[in-house]
Amino acid sequence: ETLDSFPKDFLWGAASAAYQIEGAFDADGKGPSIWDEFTKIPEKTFEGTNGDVAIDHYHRYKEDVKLMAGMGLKAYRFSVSWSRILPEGEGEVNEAGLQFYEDLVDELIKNGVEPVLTLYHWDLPLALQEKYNGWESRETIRAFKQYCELLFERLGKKVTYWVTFNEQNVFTSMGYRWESHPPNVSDTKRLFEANHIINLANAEAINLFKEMVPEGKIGPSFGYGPVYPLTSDPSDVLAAENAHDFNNAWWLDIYCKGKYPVTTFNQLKRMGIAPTVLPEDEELLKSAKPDFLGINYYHGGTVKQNKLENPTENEETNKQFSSTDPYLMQPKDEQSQSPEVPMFQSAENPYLEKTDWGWEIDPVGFRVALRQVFARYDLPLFVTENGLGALDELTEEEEIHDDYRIQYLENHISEMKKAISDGVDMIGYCAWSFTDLLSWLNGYKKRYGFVYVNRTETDEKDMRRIPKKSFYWYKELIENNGQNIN
Ligand code: GCO
Repeated sequence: ETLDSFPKDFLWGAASAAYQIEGAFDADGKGPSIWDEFTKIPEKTFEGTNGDVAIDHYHRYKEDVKLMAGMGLKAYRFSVSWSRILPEGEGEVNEAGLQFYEDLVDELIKNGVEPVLTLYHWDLPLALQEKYNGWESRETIRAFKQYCELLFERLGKKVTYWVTFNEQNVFTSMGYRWESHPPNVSDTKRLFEANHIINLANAEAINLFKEMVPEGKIGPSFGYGPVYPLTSDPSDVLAAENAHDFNNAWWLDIYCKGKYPVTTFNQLKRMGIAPTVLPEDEELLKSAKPDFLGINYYHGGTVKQNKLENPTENEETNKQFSSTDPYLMQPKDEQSQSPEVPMFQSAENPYLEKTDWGWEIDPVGFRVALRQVFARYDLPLFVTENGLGALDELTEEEEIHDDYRIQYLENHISEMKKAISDGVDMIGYCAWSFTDLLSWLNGYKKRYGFVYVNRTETDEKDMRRIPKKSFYWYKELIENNGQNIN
């Protein structure tokens, strides 16, 4: 092997999440999750779409795995729906739920596809939200441990790669600041309390895993984006440092080093919104070491110093960058205007094109991201998501010519290859997503898959699976282990 090629056992994969594909929202004893409730609130999702039926993967998983096998996929990342297994979030176990995931895992293994299991991809059991206020209470950690224990016990011998929490940065800021995810709250004090409790749950899960599944590998997945200063004005560079600490280091230092970056912690303290850290928490957080880091990469962000003269302008820009784009966390208007908190302000990057949904396209940023994370944490990296959401058209011949997706993926994989030659230790790459699926807020119109699914927002149609052009392209890439990527 040379540094300039992909390792020979590199895990070429694709990903999904339970709520976005399974459907069968109340089948075989499943309890409701917070997403089953949230999507029914008027105006919260595009045309009121929800995951009641989704793409019916629950009933069609064999067909889907067959497509994966046909593609030569090496790894498939999926998430488990907690309330399928524990309808009340804790206590009584629903055997049918466990069986479903064991069947799926068996089917994957039989077809030569390595399962990568995400424990938490946002669909908290509703009962825990109602009983304890969800992640705002340490009771939920106890419930999470029961859930993890059941899965480690049942699937620990079959599944090697486990992801604890998917994109904590996204689901907490969307859920506790922007009211665009459950629990539909706007309160940063509550956000950081929940954040800390989730960090404790993450640490507990890792420690339990080490005891129960010593041969396995576990780590969190994080939505990472490098932060660029708008200019070389040192004040803009400082603002980028602040934004980096706030958006990236805040979430990853605690996972990997067991402590919060002191600059951000002090800023939050001044704002009166720092989490409550008990003395015993510190020990727990330091004791839990992930085996790898899962990186979800879509894009980074650009910032400038926060000039305080013109608060209205500030407010407008902040609004623009808030709920439409979860990957750049922005301090709340009134907070960023406080002179003791010289943080940052989001800015437009003049060099980057955007997707149909206004997300920057930045393959070089992917290389920057992988290098930054590897240098700071010295852990193997697993790209658990990267992909393009687009409006795909089915032609009359029933084909999908998604050359734009191929271009996007090729450019990103090329930068990943360069990161590997730079020396970054990489386990694998899961494109987002395998099939088209429900976008949490954008319905079924925003498509990410290698496989087209014939359904619309309101019409379930026949759910036919149709491989897109990108499917065949990725198949070939896997066959030659990325050799033709420059
Ligand atoms: C969407 C999002 C998701 C995320 C994924 C995050 O459109 O809803 O892009 O599909 O990428 O769930 O982990």
